[in-house]
Amino acid sequence: MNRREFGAAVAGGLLSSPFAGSLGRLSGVFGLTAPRVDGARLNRHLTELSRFGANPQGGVTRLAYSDADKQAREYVLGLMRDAKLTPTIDAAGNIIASRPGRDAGRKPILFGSHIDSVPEGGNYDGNVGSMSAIEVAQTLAEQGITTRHPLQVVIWQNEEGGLYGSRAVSGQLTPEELQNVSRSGKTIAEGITFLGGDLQRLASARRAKGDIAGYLELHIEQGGTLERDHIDIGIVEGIVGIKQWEVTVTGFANHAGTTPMDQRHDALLAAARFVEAVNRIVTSVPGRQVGTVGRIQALPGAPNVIPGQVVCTLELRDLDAAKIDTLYAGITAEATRIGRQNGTTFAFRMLHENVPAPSDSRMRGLIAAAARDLSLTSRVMPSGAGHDAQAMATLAPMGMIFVPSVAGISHAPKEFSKPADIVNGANVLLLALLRFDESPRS
Ligand code: HGY
Ligand code: MN
Ligand code: MN
Repeated sequence: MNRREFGAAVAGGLLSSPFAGSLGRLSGVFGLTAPRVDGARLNRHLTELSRFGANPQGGVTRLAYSDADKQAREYVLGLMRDAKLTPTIDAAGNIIASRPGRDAGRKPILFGSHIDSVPEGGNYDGNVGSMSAIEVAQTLAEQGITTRHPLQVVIWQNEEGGLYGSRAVSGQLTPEELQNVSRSGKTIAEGITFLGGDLQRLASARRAKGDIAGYLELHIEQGGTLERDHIDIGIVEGIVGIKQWEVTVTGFANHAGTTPMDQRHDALLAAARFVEAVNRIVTSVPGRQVGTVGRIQALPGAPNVIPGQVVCTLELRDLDAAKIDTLYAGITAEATRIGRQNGTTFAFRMLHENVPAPSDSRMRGLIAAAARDLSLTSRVMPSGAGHDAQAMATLAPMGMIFVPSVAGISHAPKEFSKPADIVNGANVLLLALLRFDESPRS
């Protein structure tokens, strides 16, 4: 946060004003002032974290299981200890930092996010929620607040590759997926070991329904609607389902000079038609569904050789899992037709699935109340991005808080959220957590 924004936030009552909200249960506990995070420290930690994997474009490339990922995790462990948390690494490689509650018999409330990034990503996706969760814990420690429930700040491993850490905890990770190769070049199994997890004890990371009292995650919106409509806080109503496949197109590699055009089995030509077909099929029905071919490689990859094989990806997203399946059926049928045109074949191998997840209505209400307490505007909205919260939603009441993304840019170096908006989000996280902790049904 620069001086001007920090000053404006204070003047606007966001950082240190008396608790002027609904004077509900929280005011009974905290008198006339509810706690606030240290916004300057939070934004300083975000800046410090952005050094790990910094790229020349101004963002980060902090692929899961890379050296930058590991070094950033060491930095996070230090912050956690400063916040009087007790961090451990679970068997799946997630960082779990605990803080006792007044009632040790209660199930823990989990909150956190991830710090791995996509290739050439930004400094805010995952990092905002991760640094804010630690900041919330530090604020509680400094203010001498002990919650009823034990707390656990979680930094999930390999969110970007497909929620690998959180799905290991929710029991959705299959043994076959451990052999998937991540963008770092390591398999998931190698990556878990690299981060300090323990494949032999992987099952010990699992939690069952009822093991967790609730889950909260703060994140940047990654789209542009909050900024466009001047809304401070997004309250996530549901997170899209995501399925990803590796698609292999097999043709026949041959001489690019001597093979006539009508005798080619060009895998890249078929793949190009496939990319167009994905776009056409996904846009042929109404709705918010999206489909993407995000990676493609032609083999053997020489200017004078007709590509004999192409390996690409297919990703489909929607809030409705059945719609994803219908689109997929249409796309595979079209791929077969495309292959027939030039004697190529298509094979699909599913990489992973994130199931669509609605948030908990009570959590939505608590987040809305926390925003009101802070005199912030809020809106209920869907999430088109995937989040670890969707794995946690299968185990416990889940709530997600969004803060605006400038120009809606994400998964790119120009991703940016304003420091004052981040501080708002962290304070909403803090107050929603305290409200949930106190709520009689939690
Ligand atoms: O891909 C996603 O939606 C998320 O940012 N991992
Ligand atoms: Mn994220
Ligand atoms: Mn992301």
